[in-house]
Amino acid sequence: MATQLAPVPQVTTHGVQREARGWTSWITTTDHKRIGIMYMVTTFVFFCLGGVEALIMRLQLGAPNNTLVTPQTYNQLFTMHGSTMIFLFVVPMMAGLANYFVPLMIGARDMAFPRLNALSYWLLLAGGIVFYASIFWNPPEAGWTSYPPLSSINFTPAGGQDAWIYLIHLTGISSILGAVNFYATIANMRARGMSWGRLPLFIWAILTYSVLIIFAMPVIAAAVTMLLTDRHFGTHFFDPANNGSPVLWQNLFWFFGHPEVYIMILPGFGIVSEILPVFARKPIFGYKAIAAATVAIAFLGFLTWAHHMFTAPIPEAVLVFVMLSSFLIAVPTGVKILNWIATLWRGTVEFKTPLLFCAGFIGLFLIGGISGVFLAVFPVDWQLNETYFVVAHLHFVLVGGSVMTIFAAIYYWFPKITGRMLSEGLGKLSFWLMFVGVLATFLIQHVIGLDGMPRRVYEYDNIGNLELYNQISTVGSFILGLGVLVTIVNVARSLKVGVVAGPDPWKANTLEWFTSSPPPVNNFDTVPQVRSVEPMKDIRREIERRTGGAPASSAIVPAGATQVGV
Ligand code: HEM
Ligand SMILES: [Cu+2]
Repeated sequence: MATQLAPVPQVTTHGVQREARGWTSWITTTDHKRIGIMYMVTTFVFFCLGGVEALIMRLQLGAPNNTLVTPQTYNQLFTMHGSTMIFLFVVPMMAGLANYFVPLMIGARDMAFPRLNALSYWLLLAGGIVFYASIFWNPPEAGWTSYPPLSSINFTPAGGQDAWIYLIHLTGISSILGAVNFYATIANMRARGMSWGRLPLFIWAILTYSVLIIFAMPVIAAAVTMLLTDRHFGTHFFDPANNGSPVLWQNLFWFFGHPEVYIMILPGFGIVSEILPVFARKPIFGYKAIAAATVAIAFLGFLTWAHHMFTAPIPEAVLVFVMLSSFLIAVPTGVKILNWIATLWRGTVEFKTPLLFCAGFIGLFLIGGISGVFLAVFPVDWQLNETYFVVAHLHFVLVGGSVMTIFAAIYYWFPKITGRMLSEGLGKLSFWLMFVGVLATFLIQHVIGLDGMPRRVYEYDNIGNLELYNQISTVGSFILGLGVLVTIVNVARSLKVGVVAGPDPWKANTLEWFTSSPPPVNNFDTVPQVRSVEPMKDIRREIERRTGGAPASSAIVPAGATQVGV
């Protein structure tokens, strides 16, 4: 008996809705796709700002005893840079990608709460504006971790520190509202047949990202509110002179801060798990193991925050517990890496740009993961804490991890969002510049750290090879910057002259490729019945069967259905 794999009309709509035009239609929109685009464009602008701040710092460090910037400006630069990259780029960029693709991948027509979704975006923008407005007065300078007493009113009376607090409040509320919305959407609005066991792995990642945000963000919100009242309303939560405790801040901050790392990286894992099987032309290896590992990493992530506090006065038994639980996270992470490699193994691998960024991610993230295991050994951390070894580690995780996967996502999904392909030539050039740039910038920083150069210093003496090493790092950072620029040029060019993509240019597996590129306002006219983890593969097979093996592109699309085909 022939199995019915054809798209089964589930919900009929009222024809194709017309897309509103003009800038007011963007400001008032509640369409998840437009909100997603606004998220992505805004956060990319912040990425560029954070990148310029990084390059100014690298210029300053390009020569020993350099005087390009003052010590205070340097402090402001690394504070703005770290806070921007985390709160205004990686976390909300993942929310932007999820906004655009969660409804499409699960076969829904929008998010569960479209107006709340718009509010999330506007809160994010408000946070960014409030934070960057501080550059006209006095930017914050206590680092992205804002430890008291550095962040107390005595040390940093300027309003910039308060702007940092509002940044956390506004982007935090934005993230929480977004997370609730993703959770509600995924839990309730999946296409018929998309059971939990058939959820795309990107969706598993966003679900976990959302749960992490819901548990971690309120803690930092409370902490920064306490900091605010310490600064302005006479409380002494973190003030040691009045029986307050700076270590309390560290506990609250890192209870949020370590899960924040997974908030930044798990969606990237999800992106890689979507892209690899498409370009290896093979099903993902170990779907269940990857989904389970995602949840395991998230859970373990809540047990390890004190590995950021190994130099604080903490009982040794706790240090040992934290060290061991940190090691434990390497297990599910290793499971994922093995599964990704197994997916590529003996596949018909097509080295297109999205795959290159995924492969680059695996290599770079592995380096960051391994240096992380070193740092989790607390006697080692006692030596390396606050040195460039830590700067190297965190950038391999965040640039090698989050940035690489975000670029993979840009190259993979740009055709869906705009209807046009990015240039492969420029894409590959961008990848190689970025890959070499990351290695040149950050690999040598392990050595700089082992040689004892502390982080967060604006100058250094030329002891040993420090000058040479820092020059390599600075040159590397500009190569990396150039790589980013090539992608910006690629995007600008393709918006005008890119090859028209069609609905499914990669012959991919998930439902966003079922609809046209860009998708209509209502996403789908018919939502297909889902029968496996790879519904588009089923649909293509069914079409080929019906047309007697003819290529799917010549298939006749069932009446009322959005275009299917390749
Ligand atoms: C684009 C390439 C990047 C370069 C060249 C770069 C460079 C730097 C430099 C020079 C510092 C200051 C080191 C110090 O003095 O202690 C720094 C700190 C930092 N960076 Fe980056 N960075 C880059 C990308 C990123 C990204 C993408 C993220 C996060 C997603 C990030 C997160 C941080 C954080 C959290 C700090 C610590 C800030 C602090 O000490 O308060 N960076 N980076
Ligand atoms: Cu951590």
